[in-house]
Amino acid sequence: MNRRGSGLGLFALLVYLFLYAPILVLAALSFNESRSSALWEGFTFAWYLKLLQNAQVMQALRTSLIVAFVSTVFSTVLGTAAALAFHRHRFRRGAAIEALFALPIVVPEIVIASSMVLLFAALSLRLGLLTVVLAHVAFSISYVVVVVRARLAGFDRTLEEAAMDLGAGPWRTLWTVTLPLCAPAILAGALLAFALSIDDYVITSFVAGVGSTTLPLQIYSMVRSGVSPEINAVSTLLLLATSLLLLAAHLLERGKPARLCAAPAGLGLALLAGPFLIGGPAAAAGEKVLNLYIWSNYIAPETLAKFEARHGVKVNVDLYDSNEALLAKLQAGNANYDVVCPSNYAVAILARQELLHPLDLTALPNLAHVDPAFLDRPHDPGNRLSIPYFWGTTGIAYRKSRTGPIDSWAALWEPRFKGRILMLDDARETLGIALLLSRDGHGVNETDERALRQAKELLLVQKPLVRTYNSADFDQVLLAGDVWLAQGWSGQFARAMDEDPDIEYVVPKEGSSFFLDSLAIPRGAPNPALGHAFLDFVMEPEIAAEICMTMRYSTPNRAARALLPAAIRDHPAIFPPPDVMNRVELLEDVGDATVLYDRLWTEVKSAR
Ligand code: SPD
Repeated sequence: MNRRGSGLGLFALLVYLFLYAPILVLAALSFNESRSSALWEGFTFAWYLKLLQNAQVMQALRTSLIVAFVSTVFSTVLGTAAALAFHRHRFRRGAAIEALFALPIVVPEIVIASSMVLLFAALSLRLGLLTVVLAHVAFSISYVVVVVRARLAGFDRTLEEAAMDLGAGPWRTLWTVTLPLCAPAILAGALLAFALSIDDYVITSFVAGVGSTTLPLQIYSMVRSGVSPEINAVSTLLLLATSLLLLAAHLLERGKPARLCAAPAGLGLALLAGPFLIGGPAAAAGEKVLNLYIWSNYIAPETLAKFEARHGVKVNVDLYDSNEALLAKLQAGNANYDVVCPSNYAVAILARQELLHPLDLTALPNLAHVDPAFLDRPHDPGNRLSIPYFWGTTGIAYRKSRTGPIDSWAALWEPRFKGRILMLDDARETLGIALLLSRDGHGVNETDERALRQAKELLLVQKPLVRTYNSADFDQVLLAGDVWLAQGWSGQFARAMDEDPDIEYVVPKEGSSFFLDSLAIPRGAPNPALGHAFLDFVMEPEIAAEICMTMRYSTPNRAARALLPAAIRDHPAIFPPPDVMNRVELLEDVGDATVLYDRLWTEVKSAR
């Protein structure tokens, strides 16, 4: 090979390495004995075995397979029919009609996703398995049309004419000549549709309701509580299976013999279906289900297992990381949740919009254990709609050895920490601290437009220093050493402090906000009685204490607090001393200014 050739080869190798190195690292780490990605402790299949025992992952895999199978059948039939129609008939404005079919391939997924949600809401269709299947059919059809149409372009029509000359009718010709000749393309289209469906995250996350969590949604929700080797294992399997299916589709499309394509297709399907067949059973038919929609890092699976065992039910959990995400789901009107977890100001918004189910306080005897200081608050007088669940402060956690002592929000604007700063991805929280830092002394509940615009400008100044905006696993990012200072919520930082003594938490001297998160039952919840049982369960002193110990957010339950070990009860990040409480302000409903907060925050995030 000459020098030019080997140079090009090296260049190609580097490009491939750039493309595939992250995937190779992920696959390698899925066999790492250690939980930590930082050190290799030996080869193991343990994470793959653990995966098989993870009921939630297995359930998500089943859902993905059902959705992929049904949507593939429909999109293949409809897509093939459309491709044949375009091939055989000359329509008026045929080119435009055909282009319309290809549109979903180029339209941004986010546009398809939000328009689907609007359509389903207009049709009063509850978000769930059906809406996911409909959405997947809608985006897969285009791919089937394109693949089959490409094959038909080179199709020899004289074969059909010969069949007809020999007396075959149109149907017979279709079955005996056209379809067999197009079979490789139809199969390729079907495999493509299957792989796309198994893989889709964006559209599915919009149109999925409770009980329709697919594998990509499950993986993402697991990632939000920290990347574990189990996630690496499931991602590797998913990657391998979809790559094999796409390879089979590609071979078929290139006209390779069916037996050559059968191996990758069969292996890909087996990889997906294997765990499906071996894994534990799904929720039993007819079993009662509680659908819980809650912040990530807010309840441990062990606590949910206790509720399941006590009530003989199954709990489906979906996670979110902002009040805005919760509001959007409930406002769309077709979510299927029994219990949700809005912050106090979101309760006020939901109450105004009549989106919450009135509580039957006689079914909540454990409310008596809650500290009266947290009851009958302005956002929900008389606790007619919600019960307090957790509270906490917003502050900065930092790596002492890297930053030295920190006591001011201004540290998050210091150029020496460029690229080492994490901010919450939350309109109220980020604009809130920018308001506190402004010279005119605004509070975190400011509604004045000029003040808010100034706060936005301050966030724009800070943006080049910020490594990431993250409201989910900000504690993990700090623990991993990727950032040195992080704005975030107290509970997760209290956990991080226990894991790494180099981490400190402070509520800055300028003051800060605190939040009070509630549990509530949405209007139209499928099972409000079970929802009440759950609310009462989490207010049992032992359970409330367990939740506080596992999650480290602050419990408003007086009886539970008495049960906590001193290390938690006296932890300054979990139950701050009076001087800290004196400088924090509860985030309140800001009424019409809510929209302005959202708009300004979007402008900050989208600015270059
Ligand atoms: N990961 C759980 C965090 C809960 C924080 N809720 C409060 C939000 C107030 N803006």
